[in-house]
Amino acid sequence: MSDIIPVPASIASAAYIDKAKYEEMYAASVENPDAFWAQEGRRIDWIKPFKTVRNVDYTYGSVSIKWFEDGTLNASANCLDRHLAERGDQTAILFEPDDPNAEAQHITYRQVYERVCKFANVLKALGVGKGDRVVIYLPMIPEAAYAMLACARIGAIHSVVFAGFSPDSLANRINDCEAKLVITADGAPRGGRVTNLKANADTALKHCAASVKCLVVKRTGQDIAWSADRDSWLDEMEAGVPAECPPTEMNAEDPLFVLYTSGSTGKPKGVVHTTGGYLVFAAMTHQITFDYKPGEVYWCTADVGWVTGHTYIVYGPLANGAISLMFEGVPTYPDAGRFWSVVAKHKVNTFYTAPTAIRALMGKGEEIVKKHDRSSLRILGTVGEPINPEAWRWYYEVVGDKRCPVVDTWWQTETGGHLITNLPGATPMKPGSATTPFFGVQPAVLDPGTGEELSGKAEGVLVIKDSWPGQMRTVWGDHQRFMDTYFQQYPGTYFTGDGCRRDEDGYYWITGRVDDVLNVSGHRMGTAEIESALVAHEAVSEAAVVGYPHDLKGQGIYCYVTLMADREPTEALRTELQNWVRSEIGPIAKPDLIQFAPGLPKTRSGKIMRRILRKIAEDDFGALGDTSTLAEPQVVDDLIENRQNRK
Ligand code: 6R9
Repeated sequence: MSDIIPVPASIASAAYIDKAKYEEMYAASVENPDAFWAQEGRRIDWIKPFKTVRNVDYTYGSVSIKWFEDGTLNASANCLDRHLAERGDQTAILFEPDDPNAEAQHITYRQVYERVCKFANVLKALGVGKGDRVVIYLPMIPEAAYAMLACARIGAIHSVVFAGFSPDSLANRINDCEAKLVITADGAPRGGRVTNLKANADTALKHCAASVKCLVVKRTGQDIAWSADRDSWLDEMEAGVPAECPPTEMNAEDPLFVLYTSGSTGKPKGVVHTTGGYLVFAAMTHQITFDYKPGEVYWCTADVGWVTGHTYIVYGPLANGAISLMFEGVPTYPDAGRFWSVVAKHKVNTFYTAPTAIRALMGKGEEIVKKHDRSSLRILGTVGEPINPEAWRWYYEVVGDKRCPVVDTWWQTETGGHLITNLPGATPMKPGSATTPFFGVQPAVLDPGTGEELSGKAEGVLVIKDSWPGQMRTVWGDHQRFMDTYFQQYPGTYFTGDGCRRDEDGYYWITGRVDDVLNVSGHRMGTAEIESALVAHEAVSEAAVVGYPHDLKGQGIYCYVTLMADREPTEALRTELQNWVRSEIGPIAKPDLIQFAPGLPKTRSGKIMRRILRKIAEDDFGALGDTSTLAEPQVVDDLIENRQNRK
């Protein structure tokens, strides 16, 4: 039996959704989805209203997902123009810079609107039009949001690349989506240090078509290299374009953005989200999951480089006319009290972060939290990975003083918004459980082997039985990969790649990925990507990468590396390989542990037995299971002998 923490009465009585309403609305949403979503679809403004609500085929071979397909709209007009009359002078983006002594900026809806119109005209002047792709490689500054909304305004498709990614990763993404333009900044201040973003973009662009242009935002004023026929400054261009930019009429199913995410095989895939369904789902989940009330200060600490930043810093909050706090820095700069000092400074009402940040700050003790005033907080949220109950309790008890419900929101880049989460005024909480499905979402637990649906209390793989408006539509340029990844293994359902348990109360407990995707500090990393980076090093002949439990990161990256015959395993080479992967992919992919392995355990047909590698990495080699199919059983003894993670 796990603990149940009731919904605080004061929250329930004022919430949009209480328990009875949740049950009634949930039943309606799955019994008559057309009627339910027809109504929800009206929470945004349409240029031409939709008549058809959904048109979905989950059949492998002909997968097709369409929502509101005959409606037209513009996402940026929904996030900006429609608020001008009522709240043009209200803050839209509250920008807190990296440097705690630099002034915060309160940017109103009208100001964001004006900047976005200018920005959109700059894009046009650079030859960007409807359907063109634009890669955004920016720090967490308001211009990142302006850039996204400017693309949306003219119907260009943005692809934001996290500023922590390497030039190589950036180049791969620019090339995969055939972007016309890259938007970057001179430098990105973070935690008191500066990343030379423009220099990274210069390196990346050497590997891209010569026609790709580069638009540069001035952030630090540092010296940068300049390529006159390719580069332009945003501020100079803005000075020469008109102030007005009417929004382009888009079909609901026109792509809004592509966002790359790691899969279990091959290169990262470009997850495609379209305009109408995504925006409806973003707005609805933002309002309901956080019980967002007009005028509240809402802070999601994610980076716009991840889906959480797309849906819950930019599109959801702005579609709802919210005050969205955007933070450029890191939780530990200038000290581990930064989050709480920002909460106090801006009287933050909703705070949404990741378990890895909570665990890191938990290690710094209660004093540094308690010295800051957190009485403005009303709702807390978490996302990115399963939260361990100790971290949950610390968040609830120390940060929220046992007053604030913690919403544990399970979702994915692919799902566009929350699919399984408690609602603050409706769902009693269980620390570590994402609890129950959002409206319209029908989870099922399947036996991983047979694919049979399990009922009641069960453990298996998590699939979703029917579509919701925020669902991804395809993989950019590779619809077959989309079908193969999500619709092949368990026919007729969307396969999430996660394992889960459903308890006696029908609560869902996500147990983590069941495929070769790691979750490192809430960031998805494909083991295949790290392996290909490793084997690209001249000293490496073969590599296998697995995850292992890590106190702060959730999962750490454990690499087994077989060297070329003429190379010696040394500490210097170990460090070199760690730095190599870091520079090939980005800092988040830096291996935690590298074990030099003369051989890897393989089946007679040559398949690496990852199950065994995982067990050894977990320091749990007592239970290796069936090793009878190993080609050379003795390699396992060597691996155990030289294991790197000893408890
Ligand atoms: C939004 C986001 C998705 C994967 C997902 C799952 C894990 C996310 C979670 C969670 C347990 C939660 N995950 N939220 N696991 N509880 N509340 O993180 O998207 O980067 O695509 O990662 O993250 O394993 O499949 P993304």
